[in-house]
Amino acid sequence: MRDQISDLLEDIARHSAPGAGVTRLPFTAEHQAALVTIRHWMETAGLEVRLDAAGTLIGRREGPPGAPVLLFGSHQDSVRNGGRFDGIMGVLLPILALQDLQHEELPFAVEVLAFADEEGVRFPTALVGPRALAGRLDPDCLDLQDRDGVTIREAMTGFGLKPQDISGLDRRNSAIIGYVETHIEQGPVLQDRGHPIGLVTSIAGIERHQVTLQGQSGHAGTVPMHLRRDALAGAAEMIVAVEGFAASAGDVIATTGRISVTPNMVNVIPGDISMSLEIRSADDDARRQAATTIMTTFKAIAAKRDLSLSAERTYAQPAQPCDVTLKERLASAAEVISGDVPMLPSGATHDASAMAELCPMAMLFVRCRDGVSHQPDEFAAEADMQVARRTLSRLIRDLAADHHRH
Ligand code: HGY
Ligand code: MN
Ligand code: MN
Repeated sequence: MRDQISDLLEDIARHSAPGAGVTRLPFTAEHQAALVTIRHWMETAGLEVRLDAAGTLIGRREGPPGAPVLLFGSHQDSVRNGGRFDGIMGVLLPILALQDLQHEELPFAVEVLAFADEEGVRFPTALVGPRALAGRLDPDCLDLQDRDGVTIREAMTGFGLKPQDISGLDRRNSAIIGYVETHIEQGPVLQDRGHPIGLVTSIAGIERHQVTLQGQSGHAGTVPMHLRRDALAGAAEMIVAVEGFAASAGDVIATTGRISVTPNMVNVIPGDISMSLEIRSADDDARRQAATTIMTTFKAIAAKRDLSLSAERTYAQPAQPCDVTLKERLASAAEVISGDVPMLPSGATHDASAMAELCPMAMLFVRCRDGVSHQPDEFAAEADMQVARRTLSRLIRDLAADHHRH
């Protein structure tokens, strides 16, 4: 395997739909091609490789009989026109760390998990793989559809999986030391503080709503302003109101990232819109309270403009603190490799958000150039990724030494 991490990530970035950056959605041809590459990485590191019923590719280094397992991983998928590092770097780095330890005895098994769908871009849900391992997956979510009407279940079956076996993935009764995820920071903090890596303290909670407004289409030239029921103008007022609320609240952030307009023609008053509303916070109560306040504001704006409003919460996951003991072990490994290491919260959510329901969870961040992510020019430096790789190898050795002591 090439020894430059950047080259390996460059290679797998080619498994993408056409267009700028990386577009690799779950259960697609690009995903299939990426699994071939990840399987090669895993086999080169001496791991046994299998694909589970949820589409998670698992590379396992066996341990002594009855020994617990230490889990690493992240996601193979990307957003549309995303970067080369988000997710997939956290699959590659632990594989390389295990390659470094290939000839050392370990008192436990180790697995690297390449989850199929963390972004929730193709389907209106996410984290099916880790939630299945944590026994937290509602099987009904497999009937959710993508924008072409394909359900997750159909996409999985078409991918060669057996979604009917997903319930058997529950690992709550198995011995797990913990789950450690390595991820590009996706923010500017480590660059600002001049550190190659950082330790995550907690992962934000998130909820997503689908909001529709129905007004009245009409000729843009003949309907006087005071007689209009313009759904897009109503949405615009709502979006600005949310921005002002979140900016002043301080403990939540909120975004409308997607909106569709009907009939979406230059000379027709928009009669209908459908938009997303996403709210995030490290504090679940603050997030829920914010959602209630925002919906009250939306109702008032819709009533004032004589628009009919409907809103449905389509996704939610709670905030997750990182496990203190595992975080401390990761911090001491990081300090051996890189000196004092900053601690910071994650505003982005991760597979680790769901894995925290299964076992102790910790996260290692890698510096992100200018905090740019979910963009084609997302970038992490080779040297920083090598520091993270060495930190993971150190952590495994330290946990092995702990094991021998107990
Ligand atoms: O949206 C997120 O926080 C993650 O990148 N999926
Ligand atoms: Mn990610
Ligand atoms: Mn992402």
